[in-house]
Formats: sequence, C-alpha cells, structure tokens
Amino acid sequence: MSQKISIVQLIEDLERLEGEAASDITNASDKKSLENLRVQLLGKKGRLSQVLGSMKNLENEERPIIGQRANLLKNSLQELLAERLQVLKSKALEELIASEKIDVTAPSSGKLFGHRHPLITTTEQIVDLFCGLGYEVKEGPEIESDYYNFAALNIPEDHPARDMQDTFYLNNNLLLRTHTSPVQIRCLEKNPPPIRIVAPGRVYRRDAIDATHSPVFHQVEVLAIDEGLDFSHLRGTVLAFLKSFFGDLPVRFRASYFPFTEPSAEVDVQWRGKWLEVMGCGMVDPSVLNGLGIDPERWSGFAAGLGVERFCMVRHGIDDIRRLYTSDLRFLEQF
Ligand code: 2U9
Repeated sequence: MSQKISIVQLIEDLERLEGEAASDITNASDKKSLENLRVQLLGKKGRLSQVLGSMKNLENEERPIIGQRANLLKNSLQELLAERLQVLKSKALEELIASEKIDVTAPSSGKLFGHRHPLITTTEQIVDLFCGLGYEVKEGPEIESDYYNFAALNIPEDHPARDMQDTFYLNNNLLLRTHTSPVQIRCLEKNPPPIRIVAPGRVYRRDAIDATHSPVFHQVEVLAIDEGLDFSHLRGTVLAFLKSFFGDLPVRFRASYFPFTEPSAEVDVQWRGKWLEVMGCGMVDPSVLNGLGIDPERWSGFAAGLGVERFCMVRHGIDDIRRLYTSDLRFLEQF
C-alpha cells in the first residue's frame, strides 16, 4: 500500500526546498558546484522531481495546486541559478584580469633592442636632404646589362672600368652594377624631363678589401635635368647638401674627368685640418642625353655621386671600412 501524503506536507517540502536551494545557490563558489546543484535540484532525479512524483498520492483537485507551486519554484530556481552563474563568470574574469596585470614599474628583462645600421641611417640622412630639395627617390636592379651600366653612360669599350679586373661579370652581357647611374638611365627612358631624382643603392667593384675599399659598397647619386640648368645650379646644390650634412666646412671643387659628365669635378671638404675628397659631380654630357633621345640644345642637367661608407666614416670617425660589415655588436652598439 502506498504511503498517504498530505498536500500540507508537500507544500512544506516545497517551501523547505526553496529556502535551502536559495542559500545553497548563493553559497556556490564556482561554476562546477553550481552545475552540480542544478542537477540535484532540477535534474530528472532531483529534489523537485521527487516532490512532483509524490503528487500521484494527492486527491485529483489537490494536484494542480502543487503543480502550480512546483512550476513557480522551478522558474525561480532557474532564475537564481542563472544570476549566480553570471556573478561567478564576472568574478572569474576579474580574477583573470587582475592576474594578467602588467606592472609597468617592474625592472626590464634586460633584453637588447636592435637599431638601424649606421650605413642605413647615413643613407637616409643623405636621401632626406635631397628629398627636401624636391628630389624623388628611385631604385633599380643590382644585376644590370652592359648597356645600362656602361654604354648608355658614354663609357667607351676600352675604358678600364669595363675590364674584367674591375667589374663582376655574370656573362658576356650581365654584370653587378658598378654605380647606381643605370637607375637614372632607366628612369629617363620612361619619364621625359624635367626630372630630379636621388638613387641610393648597393654597388659592386672588383676591389681587394682593405681599410678604405670594399668590393661591395653603397652609393647615392643625384640627377637633375631641366631647361637652363648650368654649373652654378650644380655648385649651389652640392654646397647646400654638404652644409646640411657636415655643417659650415670649407669646400673646394677640383676639375676632374668622368665619361658621363662634362665639365666634371671632384669635391673636397676640409675636415679636422685635412682636405678629404667626398664626392664627384658634373654637367651631364650631351652625348648621354642624345643617346636617350633628349635634345641637349633644349635640356641640360647635372649629376653627382658619393660613397655612403665615406660619409658615414667621416661623420662618426670610423677608421676602417670593414667595421661597417662585420656585425660586431661592440662596434654597432655605439650608434
Ligand atoms: C646620368 C648621368 C650622369 C653620376 C656621377 C659621379 C659624378 C661620381 C663617384 C663618387 C664616389 C662614384 O662612389 S664613388 O666612387 N661618382 O663622382 N657620379 S657624376 O653621373 C651621372 C649619372 C647618371 C644619366
């Protein structure tokens, strides 16, 4: 015979369940114990199901009263569980944030940071000065043809620079560029004058390495072509550039010769009491312009070239070019 149960008893059971569940839920300290609690209270074999199971012993008219109260309790427990879950999640997030806080006052790990190489910063300083004068930066390939490196620049077949002893040839026609002048030739082929360009880049010559020579080095060349340019524009530009780079030092122009410029000059600055040759320059030879289909009766231009290593060494008092290539941190950390 099934045990007789009264509606009053069931109501008391539900009220006790409500009170106990509310305090258990508030005390649940993590997500896992809250989930266990949910199963104990609302699961298939949970406490609420047990109360509902006892309803079969009630009178027919009593059942809906308990059913309704049990449903209300179920809803309120679900709400309490959801609220508690939210509180626990926020607490866990706060704890995570607190544990990941970065102490900006903590001492550093002592790791070294790199910086740009002095040859790069020197190149950038030189290029920036010309950009300030309205020049545009252009770059080109390091493997060049005989035409772009020599023929287009009026360098004759028998010129010593073309010798196997001086140039790295890859085959009969291809070579490692010996200057950045081919960049300007390529640019002039595509863009008619007026033009003002600055061409930085790596160049190659078959030199034995010593304190002042290296088979690979860096150049910056500039070229301006316009109507009415003459040697005074070249001189003014070179003086303005050298003044910005070295400050107010004595400068002198010495007559020289390059196949691609006429007249040509070498430029010296007086640095710590000695005259130092720092760059070459000249008016673009009319035969170079003619070869590019530019009318030398209408257009004239000037060009200049310099070795970045030399500028870098003078500026920083470096005595041996090889220091710039050996990646010795004791040296590089000084910049
Ligand atoms: C075109 C026409 C002319 C480029 C020039 C120099 C003078 C020069 C040297 C400096 C030191 C090379 O690195 S170095 O050994 N360069 O003296 N270069 S004029 O003349 C050009 C370039 C392009 C179309």
